[in-house]
Order: sequence, then C-alpha cells, then structure tokens
Amino acid sequence: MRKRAVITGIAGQDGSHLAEWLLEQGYEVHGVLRRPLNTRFWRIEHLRDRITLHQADLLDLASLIHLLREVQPHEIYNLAAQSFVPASFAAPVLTGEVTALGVARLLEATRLVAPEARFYQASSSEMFGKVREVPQNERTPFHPRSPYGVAKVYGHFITVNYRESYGLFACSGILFNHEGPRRGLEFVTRKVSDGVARIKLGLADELRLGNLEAQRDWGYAPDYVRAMWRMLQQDEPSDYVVATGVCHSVRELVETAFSVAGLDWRRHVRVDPAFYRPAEVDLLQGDASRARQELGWRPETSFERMVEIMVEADLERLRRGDVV
Ligand code: NAP
Ligand code: F7E
Repeated sequence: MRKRAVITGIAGQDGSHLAEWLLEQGYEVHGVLRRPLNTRFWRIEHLRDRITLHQADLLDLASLIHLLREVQPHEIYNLAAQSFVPASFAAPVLTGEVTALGVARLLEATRLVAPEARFYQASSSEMFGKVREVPQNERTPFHPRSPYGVAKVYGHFITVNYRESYGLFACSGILFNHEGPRRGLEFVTRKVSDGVARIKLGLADELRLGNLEAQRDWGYAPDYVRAMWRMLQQDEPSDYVVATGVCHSVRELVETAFSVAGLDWRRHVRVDPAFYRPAEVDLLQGDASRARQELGWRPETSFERMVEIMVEADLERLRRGDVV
C-alpha cells in the first residue's frame, strides 16, 4: 500500500519541493490550499496531475478535521504559515493565529482523527533571534525578535507538548534559511537574484535593500526537505536543527549574485531604511551535528552554487517574460 502524506502549504516553496520528494519515494501526496481560486500554482503546476488538492485553512479547525478524516494520512507535514518576518510586524495577530495557533489546531485535529499519523512541524531558526550562543543547536535557548519568531516558538513547544502529553509521533525541524528559484520574491535572496537579472537585462538600474550587515546560514531548499522526511522515518520522534554551519552577510550575498552576472554591485545597490526591521536578527549559524549523526543528513549544495542557480533561473524567467 502506498503511504499517504498531507502537506499544508503545498503551494509554497518547501511544499512544492517536499511534494516532489515524496512522489519520488512512492507516496500518495495530498496538498492543502486555503483558497484554491486565489492560489498561485506556479510552483506545483508540473505536479498537478500527480497530487490531490484539498481546501482547508489553519484558521479553521473543522476544515482540518474533515481533511484528515478524508485522507487518513500516515504522515502530516505542517509547512503552512504566514512566513514573512516584516509582514508579522504589520499583522502580529494574524501571524499568531496562523503560525502559532494554526499548529495547535492541526495537532488537535491529528489527535482526534489520525493519532497514529506522524507529524512534522516547520520550526525556524528565527526562534533563536538574539542568539545566546554561536552556533545554535537543539539546546540553545530561544529569544525571538519578531511576532513571526514568537509565533514559531509557540508552534515549536505545542508540538513538543503534544508529543509528551498524548504520545503523538511529532517532530519539529528547526530549519535555518533555505532558498532557491522557488523562493518568494520578497525574501532577500530571491529579491537579489531577481534584481540582478533585471539589471543585467536592462529592465532596472538599481536594487534597494535594507540591512546589509545581517548574517544568515543559507542552504538550498531541495536539500532541506529531505531532512524533514528523514525525521519522520526515525524510530523515535525528536527535534533537529537543519543548517549548513556556514554563514554569510547580506553584503556577501549581494557581491556573489552580482558577480555571477558580471556586474559591480556598488553601482546598483542602494540602502533604503524602509527595509529595516523594528528588531533585527543579526546573526544565525546552525550546528546540525545531530541531524548529521542521527538522520545521516548533510547539505549538498554550496552557498555559491545556490546563488548561481538562482541568478541563472531569474535570467531565464525574465527572458521568457514570466512574472514569478
Ligand atoms: P512559504 O513559501 O511562505 O509557504 C507557506 C504556505 O503557507 C503558502 O503556500 C501559504 O498559502 C500557506 N498558508 C498561509 N496561511 C495559511 C493558512 N491560514 N492556511 C493554510 N495555508 C496557509 O514558506 P516556505 O518558505 O515554503 O516555508 C515553509 C514553512 O517552513 C513555513 O512554515 C515557514 O515559516 C517555515 N520555515 C521556512 C524557512 C525558510 O527559510 N524557507 C526556514 C525555517 C522555517 P498561500 O499560497 O495561499 O499564500
Ligand atoms: O531576510 C535582511 C533582513 O526576509 C534575511 C523566512 O523564511 O528565514 C526567513 O526569514 C535578512 C534579514 O529572511 C532586505 O533584514 C536586508 O536580516 O530573506 P529574509 P528572514 O527574515 O531571515 C527564516 C529562517 C524563516 O523562518 C522565515 O520564514 O536579510 N535584508 N535587506 C532584507 N530582507 C528582505 N526581505 N528584504 C530586503 O530588502
């Protein structure tokens, strides 16, 4: 019998990569959309005849109960969230409803309808925020710096709590930033690769960015979804940091991306305070030793190669005239 997996957030970056990976592993893949008529399908268009799509919303417990009753999944991957940090400052309550309480709703639906299913929660390095140590591992205390980070801390601990209280096989993956050509255009890596491609093709002349000094541990999204799956194949549920261990500043990201296109970034990049955040996460660097030892997971794509892939993909896309 084929294993059935439910992916919330299937139309997002990670959802689309995870769906591909699970199909390759022979799974029957069920994806959740909150508003099918408004969804932009560009990341999953090529998968549409191989997956089953359902309408449900993390804001609505009944919709999640109906979903799990219908699918009776073996594995549930909760990737849906309001995931953009600046939007969480603009809409902190909505972010809490979706990114924090949404996890509790899905766990509760799981407990009621599919208690044997294995559950993955998409936790985030943003929980470390104002970091207490470098690098960060599974034991590093949290100090979130945005409503998004605060909401993810709730999602993380409610997942741990359902594991400890009800014996659910619930895991939380503390993933550091991961990127690729399917990243939303508002996130800095994709904003830069898109900006470089526009400048190279003569469609723009400048790129306005915020804090160039922030440092992140950037990995490649297709590598990271394998770690999610591996967590649910273990004998015991647990929580894992997933990261490359290498960090770069936004300035280094910019230098690397402009040089892929043979451009001098100093001629085009302008710092615009509009993109500064009320509170910043200055530095994230992960220690994924546990994932390496217990899951046998390691990243396969370097930062430089990832930036190259992203710039080349945006050049091709804009030459075709596609919007995203
Ligand atoms: P993403 O591209 O923003 O995708 C998130 C998805 O969630 C979107 O498809 C969105 O649907 C859906 N969604 C939003 N609100 C919803 C609701 N109320 N009900 C149901 N679905 C809803 O995010 P991602 O980069 O793939 O990240 C996946 C998950 O990992 C997120 O939880 C994110 O917070 C977390 N995470 C990401 C990273 C990273 O670096 N990418 C690192 C750590 C953790 P629409 O298409 O309708 O907007
Ligand atoms: O910002 C700086 C910005 O928006 C990275 C989400 O997937 O990863 C992501 O959150 C850094 C920040 O990602 C611009 O200030 C400078 O320091 O790409 P980002 P993020 O905030 O790290 C974590 C792990 C998640 O879980 C989240 O869901 O880049 N930066 N200039 C800028 N950032 C943006 N977006 N735009 C700029 O113009």
